[in-house]
Amino acid sequence: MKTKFFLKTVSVLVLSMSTHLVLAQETTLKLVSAFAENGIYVQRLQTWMTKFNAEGKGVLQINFLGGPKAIPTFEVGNAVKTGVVDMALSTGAFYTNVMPEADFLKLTQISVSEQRKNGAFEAINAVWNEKANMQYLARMVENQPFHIYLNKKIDKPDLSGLKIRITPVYRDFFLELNANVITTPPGEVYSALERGVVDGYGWPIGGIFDLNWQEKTKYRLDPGFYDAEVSLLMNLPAFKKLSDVQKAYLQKQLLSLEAENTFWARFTTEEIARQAKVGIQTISFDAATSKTFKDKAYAVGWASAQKQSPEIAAKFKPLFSK
Ligand code: 173
Repeated sequence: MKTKFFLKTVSVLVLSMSTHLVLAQETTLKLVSAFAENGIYVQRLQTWMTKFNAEGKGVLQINFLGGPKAIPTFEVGNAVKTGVVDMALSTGAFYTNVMPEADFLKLTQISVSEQRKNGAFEAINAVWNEKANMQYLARMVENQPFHIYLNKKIDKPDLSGLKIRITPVYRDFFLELNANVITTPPGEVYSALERGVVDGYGWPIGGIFDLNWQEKTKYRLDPGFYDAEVSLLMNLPAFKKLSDVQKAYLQKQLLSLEAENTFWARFTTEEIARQAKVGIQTISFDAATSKTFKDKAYAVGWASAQKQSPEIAAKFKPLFSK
């Protein structure tokens, strides 16, 4: 009798201990997106999160809280910094309120896999750790140059008299091209176009169909400039709290996400064809003017980086450039 009772007690104890251990091993991370939920970036992220959660049972899980309705686009950076959420999908331009350096990532001219090899990725993380209390986890968008989309035709690279929707990505370059600029999150672009508040907007080569902007877009100016950076970020204390096993699992999934970045070149081809098909005309210039335009974008971008943060700009420039 006594032995039986004893065995039962022990087995209950062991069982509850092992359940406890399993529970202690699994961590669920809260993730938000600064980009719209129905857009291409989050669509691709959803696929990744499904795989992440399926393979990460008992180790690490991601709980997707949503897009800008959960946390407004320009507040996502602070939510990661302060630990309101554990992870986010965002672009540097959306969290310059955390640190101006965030927007420098648009200036990279080499792939993220090269950035991991030449020390750029590590240099980025040193700054992100120190200035934003963030771990820079992975870049899931590359090879997506930005363009100027317009409703009025221009015949030279001059935006005089035009009102253009921007984020910090485009500000100094478009000002240099004499534009009047208005900052909005992506979620307000459609109504700004509809109400005639703006004559155009900046956006990468892909994605204008996600929020139906093609309905209000007549021209795309070529060439593109910079490279759209969309990355996964993590609150630094939350990152540090992960066990070695969890960190290794996370890293494996992050590298597999970046390995999918070959998608973006294909997407560019598809989106150019799709824009042409709905009647969006391209505005382009001769080769010399196009080169001057693109060179000016980088010159202005780096000049502004140097002004905002001289030491970090000087450190990043050789690591980011071709
Ligand atoms: O909103 C934007 O135009 C912007 O800054 C951006 C950055 C990266 C990808 C897409 C848009």
